[in-house]
Amino acid sequence: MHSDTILVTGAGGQLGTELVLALRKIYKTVIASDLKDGTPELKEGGDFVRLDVLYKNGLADFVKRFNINQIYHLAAILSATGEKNPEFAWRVNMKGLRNVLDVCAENGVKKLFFPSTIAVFGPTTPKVNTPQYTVMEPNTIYGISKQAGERWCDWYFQKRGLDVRSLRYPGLISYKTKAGGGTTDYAVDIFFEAAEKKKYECFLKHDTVLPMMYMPDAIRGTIEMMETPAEKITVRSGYNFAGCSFAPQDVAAEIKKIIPDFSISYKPDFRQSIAESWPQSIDDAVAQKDWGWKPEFDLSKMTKDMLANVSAIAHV
Ligand code: NAD
Ligand code: AKB
Repeated sequence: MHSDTILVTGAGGQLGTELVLALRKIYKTVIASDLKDGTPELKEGGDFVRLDVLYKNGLADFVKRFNINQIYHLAAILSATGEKNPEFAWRVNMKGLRNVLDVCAENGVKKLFFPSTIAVFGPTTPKVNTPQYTVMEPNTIYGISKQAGERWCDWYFQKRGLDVRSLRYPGLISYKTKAGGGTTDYAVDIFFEAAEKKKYECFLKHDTVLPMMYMPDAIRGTIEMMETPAEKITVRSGYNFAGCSFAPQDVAAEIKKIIPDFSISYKPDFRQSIAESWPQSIDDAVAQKDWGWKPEFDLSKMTKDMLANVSAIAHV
């Protein structure tokens, strides 16, 4: 077991709930933190603390008191919620990150993980096989804040020597915790509705292709990237990170192979234009080269696993 003491912010969310459990298998001390109260799972397997990333002094005191030497800074407001409240999203995403970066630099925290996103790309970015380095003109507050966040991370690496690492996650699909206010949330909700009601009304058009990733791949990739020797990490903004790409009609067809009477209808809302501003597929050649990234789950394998797990939850 590694002896580093890790703090995870925003640990009560979709990603944090599973990442904390995975980190606790390899690190002796992983402290989960969130603005809201922690789930029993987070509290039972280790320490949980209420921490607001907008309160820098509280964060700094905690980091000093517990000799934190790695932070996974997950707390953020996602794309759909962010468009409804841009000021709030900018404050949480930007001020929260700046606080964390400063606290790291001022208190000897040696490593920081910052989750970036495909939302850093925009309508002028090449949509298919989006390269690592390309035009980036995000047009959501979430995307703008994450792109600025990537630049701050790179700056802290260059100017302050902080070992900051980041992945541009696609839409994450999981069954342990539901998705939290994003544009890709349909790809989680569809499985729960399929298992419970055998029908789903989708807020994106049938043929809206987006990059996605199953949570076990996302967790494994995150830990593999964070464990890679520093000299091999050539990207300090955010690595392109690909799983699989599909549209609502594709996942519906896969679900129908297992639940033949499943039906889907479409009622696009404001999230359609957000989805249309993002890439359809991602070229992650740099992640493959630097730290050997390779996903395990395609749409078909993920659908089987998701449905088995959400059905088990639905029938408990
Ligand atoms: P989520 O919305 O499920 O969880 C975010 C957590 O942050 C919540 O538990 C919330 O209570 C907490 N939080 C909000 N404001 C806070 C504050 N001021 N102080 C402390 N905690 C606060 O999000 P997620 O899906 O788990 O995403 C985690 C990270 O990964 C985010 O930075 C997100 O941008 C990034 N990401 C997620 C996805 C995805 O599909 N889930 C894709 C790309 C990037
Ligand atoms: C969202 O839809 O906002 C997130 C993301 C891709 O960053 N899931």
